[in-house]
Amino acid sequence: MSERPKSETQYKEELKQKIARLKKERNAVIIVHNYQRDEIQEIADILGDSLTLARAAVNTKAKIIVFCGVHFMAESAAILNPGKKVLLPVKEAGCPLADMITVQKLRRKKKEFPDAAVVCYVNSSAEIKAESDVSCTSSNAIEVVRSIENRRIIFVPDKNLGRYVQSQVPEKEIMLWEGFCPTHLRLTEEDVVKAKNKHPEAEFIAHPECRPEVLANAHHICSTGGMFQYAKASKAKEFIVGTESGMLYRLRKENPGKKFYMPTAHLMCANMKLTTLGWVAYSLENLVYEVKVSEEIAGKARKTLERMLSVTQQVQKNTAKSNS
Ligand code: CIZ
Repeated sequence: MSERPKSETQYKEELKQKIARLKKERNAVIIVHNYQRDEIQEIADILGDSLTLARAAVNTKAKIIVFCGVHFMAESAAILNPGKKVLLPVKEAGCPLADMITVQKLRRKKKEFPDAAVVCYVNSSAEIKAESDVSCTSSNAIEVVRSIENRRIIFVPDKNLGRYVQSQVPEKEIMLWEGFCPTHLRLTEEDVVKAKNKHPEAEFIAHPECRPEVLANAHHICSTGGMFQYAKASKAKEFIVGTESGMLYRLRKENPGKKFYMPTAHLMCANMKLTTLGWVAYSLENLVYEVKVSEEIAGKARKTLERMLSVTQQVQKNTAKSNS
């Protein structure tokens, strides 16, 4: 008689053990974005938003970085770590938002507005970063824009984040790009109103990549990192989560006494969910798929990312000073 088939739990457990062994042998670190599958979040050495992960990539002593996220994130880690091998377990894991802009189109816009500084959301390719003055994430976009001397700013590629930043920094003139995150765009005002009616005690926390009419209904607008802080600090016991569904894993784990609901079942990023335990094990075993950026592009893109990191560092220093 052949062997009984393994249960899914058994199968996952074996893969986790294999990953732990390979990680040690390879001197690797596993960096995981907040939108990844639950089982991938469970094997993370570092779990967070793209800002946390970009900084972690700089500080790690490991020789190999396995980046469980999408391509632009692994690319940023590679740019910031020229001496390290950065692996993306699934090479097809891309970001449609990052693909909504080309270097040629951005160059044309820059020519049209030579007095404007270019701020690129981290959800962009290395080439776009290389063409920009400074990068930003959803957790530091407001501070980054405020830190720029130019009054005019070309903000690429997410129009919803750009519009939200404009509402917070009215002294700047922000020119928006026609890009959007298809996952966040799926969330409609109607979904939010329905969810609020179903959970009248819940606070609605929303990501700035959502549509403006969705943001208008939010109790709090923030990045994924901001959502963890807010949910912990808030007196509310229930929350409707306006971002990708991978967030539920950690929100529930870190707040056992609180309840978290998705406003619709459609807030799932197919690219983020491509990474599985099997692919992580395969990636570590075969050292694939290495993300490489030419030094010509990486050198310019690094400056853009480093400017962003130094703005964040300065803001944190100032906050610490004013709190002491
Ligand atoms: O910045 C990121 O990591 C993304 C894509 C969302 C967020 O707010 O963390």
